[in-house]
Amino acid sequence: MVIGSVGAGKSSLIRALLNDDREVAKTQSLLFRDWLIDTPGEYCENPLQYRYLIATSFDTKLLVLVQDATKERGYFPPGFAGGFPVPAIGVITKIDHPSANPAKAERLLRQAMPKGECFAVSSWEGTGIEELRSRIDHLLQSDGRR
Ligand SMILES: Nc1nc2c(ncn2[C@@H]2O[C@H](COP(=O)(O)OP(=O)(O)OP(=O)(O)O)[C@@H](O)[C@H]2O)c(=O)[nH]1
Ligand SMILES: [Mg+2]
Repeated sequence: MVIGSVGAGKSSLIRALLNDDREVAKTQSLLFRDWLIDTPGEYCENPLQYRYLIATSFDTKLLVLVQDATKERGYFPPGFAGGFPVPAIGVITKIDHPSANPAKAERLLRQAMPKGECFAVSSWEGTGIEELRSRIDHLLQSDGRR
């Protein structure tokens, strides 16, 4: 399940991971897409909606926390990943962007997810996507859920 703030690049990331060439539109609700779950950024920005993410996560194997490399702040509360019943990895998006600051994005992600691997990607250019896909594949297969 992929979570992160509004416009962080979750749907674009999913599109790249699935090799889907359809255009990305604003995500309005939970979307089950093949082996991935896309979520609306609002669910992460409004604490009243965390419950939807937590409830859905019980049916997943892995949480993917997305941090936009062009943003000055993080949107997850401290230790957020620890409130979920599954392991988490972090993904920093939009590293192709001229104002991207991946090192800062990683620091912001680490507040929500002190442990776990972090990957930096550009969904537009495909940078880091292959490596991320094989890592997720490996993590999911080791549980036999995929
Ligand atoms: N430069 C750059 N822009 C990107 C990249 N990925 C996404 N974007 C842009 O960021 C904007 C938001 O992307 P989405 O994938 O819709 O973001 P989202 O996290 O799914 O947003 P919500 O569905 O609203 O929660 C769009 O204009 C994308 O084209 C990237 O790798 N590089
Ligand atoms: Mg979306």
